Amino acid sequence: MNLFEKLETLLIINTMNTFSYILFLFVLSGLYGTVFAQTPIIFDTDMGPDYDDIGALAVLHALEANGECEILATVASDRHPSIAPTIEAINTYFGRDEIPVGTAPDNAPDFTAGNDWNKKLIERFQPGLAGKIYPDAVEIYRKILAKQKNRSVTIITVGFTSNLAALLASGPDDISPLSGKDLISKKVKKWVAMAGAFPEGKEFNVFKDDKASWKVFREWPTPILFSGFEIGFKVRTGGKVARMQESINSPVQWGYDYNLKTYTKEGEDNRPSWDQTAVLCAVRNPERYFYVNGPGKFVINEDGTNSWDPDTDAGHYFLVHKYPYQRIADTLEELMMYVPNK
Ligand SMILES: [Ca+2]
Repeated sequence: MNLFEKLETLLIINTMNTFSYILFLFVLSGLYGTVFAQTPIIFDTDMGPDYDDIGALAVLHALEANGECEILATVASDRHPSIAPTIEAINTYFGRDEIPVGTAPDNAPDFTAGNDWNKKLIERFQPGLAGKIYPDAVEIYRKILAKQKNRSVTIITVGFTSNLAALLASGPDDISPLSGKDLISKKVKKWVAMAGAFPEGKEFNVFKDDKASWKVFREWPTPILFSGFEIGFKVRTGGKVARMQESINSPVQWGYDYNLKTYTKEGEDNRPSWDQTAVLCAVRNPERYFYVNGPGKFVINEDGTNSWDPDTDAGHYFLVHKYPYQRIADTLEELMMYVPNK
């Protein structure tokens, strides 16, 4: 029962006549919409080779079910043909198969894991999606952004920057008279990126498509919050998810169970939560869980390495650990274990 339902229950008072009750509910629903506005989200994921993206998408669906966000679109930043269907299979499990799914531009990374988990997940849960052709992510970004309120949308990337570079480079078209950059400036509130290492380093999501990152991090027109390598690396989750009953028939449970056993040679009990930390801090106030450092400037180099310039305000921020790692792990894993009503 959410807050609105609780309030509603409290208000079913016998003495209230029908008209005043309806009027009261009407006012209350308006207040609810204003005070508890859901964050509109576009989720941009490589969904492979690594599998923390499964956990991140599960967290996002749990937060949506809890009334905290609205998932507008889910797009792939990896072109491999098994990536976009994996995203759709997970959305379908959560009862949200109508969420638009898009795929990355031609020059984006195109690969998946050695243990073939994407293909196996599709075969097991949504075999009909194998080989499905998806629209370009940039087209989906432009269509969705054009329809949203000004400065309302939060973009979450937990993979490469390929789609955002292509969106930035896009020109006016039938969808919108605005350039990609103008559309972003007008409609996007912030971008939360699992990217980079702080105060300096070389991180996978940044260097894997270094050309795209070189463009995006120097030209992006809205604030960016970074959840760097060192954040999710210390937060270990997945074991409890893997041990959930198989009878719930969940691609999240299966994905963690299979991958914890086979993704690395040694097998693992738990694993880093890089992508889930970004989702959590995009939807909820990040200061509930971490310190937020900034503003400053994320300095990107052409070889995909990065550093941090604290003396320039480019509207960039990064997370810093604040609590014992297990406290964040518990919050995330509870969300990852959300099971939708069938
Ligand atoms: Ca990822």
